[in-house]
Amino acid sequence: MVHMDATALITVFFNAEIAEDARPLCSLRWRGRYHRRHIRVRRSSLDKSNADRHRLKRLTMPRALITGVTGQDGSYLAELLLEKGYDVTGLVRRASTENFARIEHLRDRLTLVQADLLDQLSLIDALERTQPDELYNLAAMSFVPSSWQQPVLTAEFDAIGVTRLLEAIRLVNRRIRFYQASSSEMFGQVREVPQTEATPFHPRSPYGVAKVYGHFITVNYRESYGLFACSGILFNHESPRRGREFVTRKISDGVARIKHGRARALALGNLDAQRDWGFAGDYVQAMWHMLQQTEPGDYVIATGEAHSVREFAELAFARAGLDCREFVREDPALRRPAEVDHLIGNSTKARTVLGWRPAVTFPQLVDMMVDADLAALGR
Ligand code: NAP
Ligand code: F7E
Repeated sequence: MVHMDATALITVFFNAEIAEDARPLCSLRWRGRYHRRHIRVRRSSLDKSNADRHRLKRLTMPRALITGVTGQDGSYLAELLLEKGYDVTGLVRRASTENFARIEHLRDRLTLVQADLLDQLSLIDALERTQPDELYNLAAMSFVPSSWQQPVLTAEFDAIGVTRLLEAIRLVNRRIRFYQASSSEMFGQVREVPQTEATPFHPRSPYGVAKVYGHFITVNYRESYGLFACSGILFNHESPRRGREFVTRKISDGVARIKHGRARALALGNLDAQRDWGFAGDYVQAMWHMLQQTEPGDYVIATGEAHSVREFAELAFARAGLDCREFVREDPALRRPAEVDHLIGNSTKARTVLGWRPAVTFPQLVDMMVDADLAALGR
């Protein structure tokens, strides 16, 4: 752009408004319904100072707002968007103690705003302040067993919380592109194998029921108001940043504790349950691709391979040179009131339309998680 003489024309494929303090620098022209703006900038103003250049750079950067940025997926997505040159804001809820361990390494590159999915005005305010081009809704009560203990709160977060965000978009700027974190848990007692975007839902937990609401309200706002709203139906995805209550991390952490002499056994629930497990770092790429399409849509994201909890445990113990049968004990108290026995996804649509495919295999994922926990406990 600085090669041009009097003016520089910058085409930016995003739909944000220009920050107020940068307006004197440029004139803005909209083209197309979505995601395209032209900014005409006086070259003389570009040369003024580093501060101006910095402001101009920021205003031409696409802006993303991530709810749930302190969670597993939020931290990987923030990394990905920063790498892609986004101006990234994370929405965080207030806690008496900061809970930023997963985003500590990004803190100087991320902006954080306080808001809560339970509080409509805080969401409207967050959108007005950040004026995002893309909004990724990853915040949720995501642990399935807790949804039986707190079914109403789960619905407030995972169902009505989605409506609150969509309403905020409707009020603040309908051009904001929206990603909703839907879940394979919605398939529950599966109607077909493998599951696709067309498979009917039969959720088996209050979490799954709430996510079905979140999915359909996203579809409904797309159909009712023409919002660019996408629902990613993601199958289980894991990483060394996974919460320790989820079975994969519970196992990798358990293996490391046993190996380091800090525990003698590991109690698990249903060892026969099967899941289609992928790597979270691969899955956040699919989220981004969904919001770059010309048309909004819903996509199943999965590896297409199912493995049992027992298989995960066997591989994980073997990685540390241990025999799973000596340490794993089945505890009926850890079984769920209604189980999802077997999930396996068919992500042909995502592979064809988005060009997405997972890079990390199941054995690589197990090794990555066990190695990370062994290293962390060994420090
Ligand atoms: P996670 O690690 O449990 O993170 C959840 C995030 O939501 C945390 O940042 C949490 O903030 C935030 N949050 C919870 N309640 C909130 C509220 N009321 N207001 C604002 N923020 C709130 O979950 P994840 O594994 O990253 O999953 C991300 C999303 O994908 C979730 O919606 C989950 O349901 C969905 N999903 C996950 C998977 C999977 O296998 N990981 C599969 C399908 C769908 P705090 O740090 O303050 O608690
Ligand atoms: O359980 C069985 C358990 O808690 C997986 C969330 O990210 O993915 C996740 O939900 C399976 C279940 O994940 C233990 O019964 C056996 O069959 O790791 P999990 P989840 O319930 O599949 C979906 C897609 C989401 O959307 C959710 O947010 O493992 N299992 N023994 C156990 N599970 C746990 N947690 N602990 C055990 O001791």
